[in-house]
Amino acid sequence: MRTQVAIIGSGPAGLLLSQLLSLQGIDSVILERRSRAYVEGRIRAGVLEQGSVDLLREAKVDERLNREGLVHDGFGLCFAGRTERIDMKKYAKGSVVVYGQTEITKDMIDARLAAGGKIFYEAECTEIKDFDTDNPSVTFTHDGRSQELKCDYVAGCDGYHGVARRSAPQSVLREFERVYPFGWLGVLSQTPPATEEVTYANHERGFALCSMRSLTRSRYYIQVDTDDAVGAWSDDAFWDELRRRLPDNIAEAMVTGPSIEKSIAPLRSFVAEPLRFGTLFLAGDAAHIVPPTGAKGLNLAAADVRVLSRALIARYRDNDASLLERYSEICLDRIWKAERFSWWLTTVTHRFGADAFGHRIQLSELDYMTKSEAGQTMVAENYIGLPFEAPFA
Ligand code: FAS
Ligand code: PHB
Repeated sequence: MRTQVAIIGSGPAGLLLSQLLSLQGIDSVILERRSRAYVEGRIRAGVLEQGSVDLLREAKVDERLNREGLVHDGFGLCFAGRTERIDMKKYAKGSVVVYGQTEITKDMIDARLAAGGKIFYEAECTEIKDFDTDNPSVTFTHDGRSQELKCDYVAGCDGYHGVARRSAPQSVLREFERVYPFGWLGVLSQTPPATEEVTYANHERGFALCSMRSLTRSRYYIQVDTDDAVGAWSDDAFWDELRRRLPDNIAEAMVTGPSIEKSIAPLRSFVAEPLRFGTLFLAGDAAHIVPPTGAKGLNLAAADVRVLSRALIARYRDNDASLLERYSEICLDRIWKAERFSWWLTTVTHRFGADAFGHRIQLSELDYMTKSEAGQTMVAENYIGLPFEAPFA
């Protein structure tokens, strides 16, 4: 079997890359180790930067997003018993769109398959060969058989636990990581959101987040210990703890209900450098992880694909490999700025043990950032997504 671009992983990065290449007549094959149902059932991100919305529009997969996405011009920060608003429209002339990653994944899978796109589910990539030559190939197991996919390029869109980064020469690969001493317990419920906009809470009991997927479906999170277990949390226990961490006016208005999904995600900051190894490119969570506090994970994956798709199109259409050569440098500039913002928002909103001094510093920083024009501007411009530089604007 042969294609131009072998894509490992049918998460947002792999699907979006395949769709953008296909619209330019470039052939790709996606290898996905999980089933389609599993991939479509994952509950993950919820906030899209305008740049991600623009790219989904370019990929012609934005029809339902335009119809169902919720445009938010700001978000809330609760601390010291009060709620302040970050006004993104005023301070960064921008907004975000709330629309679940789950829906984006479904929309892109539908689009790829409708266009005859080749996605092999339950096809685990086990080895990436000869990516330091012009004839790389990917070995994968599908239908109980080991098979080989020959290609020109390999896009490692296989997430943090994938095979692509592990295949990189360890003498070249550098990894930077910070693991946080807590996780997020998330609940999805068929209930109207408690807040009009995404709202983050710094409370001495721990962090909480009020988000949503629509006007009838809510997404909530609370900070939990790394050794906590989902089974230890009944729905009632979750709702009680969530409301304890929120201002009275939000807690009292909250409509609770049975959890549709309940899961714990660990929090880490992680970056791999470089992102290119010959004809192998890392994109999305395969290359980096951010704590979800800044709502950057999915958006960084889209930003990588924005660069990689344009670089591959230039290569095939104009025989111009210059953007492929610069892929790592261009993406890492944006990645590290998103890592900084996600790390910062995590450090000022989460409880770090019994550090009373640290909690006072957090409250002081949040008070300063929400009252200062410079502070509002820093937070707003990072949350909506920093502007892309030419030729990626
Ligand atoms: P993904 O991990 O989505 O996709 C990689 C795909 O590769 C998977 O389908 C996997 O099965 C497949 N794969 C792996 N190894 C393979 C192999 N050897 N062969 C074939 N296929 C293979 N981001 C936010 O912005 N906000 C959030 O609230 C948020 N919550 C999250 C919660 C959880 C539990 C997790 C894990 C992530 C969360 N994220 C969040 C980040 C998330 O949205 C990612 O940024 C996003 O899924 C990145 O997309 P991809 O890079 O495509 O990776
Ligand atoms: C979500 O809606 O899942 C969400 C929103 C904002 C975040 C993280 C997750 O920072």
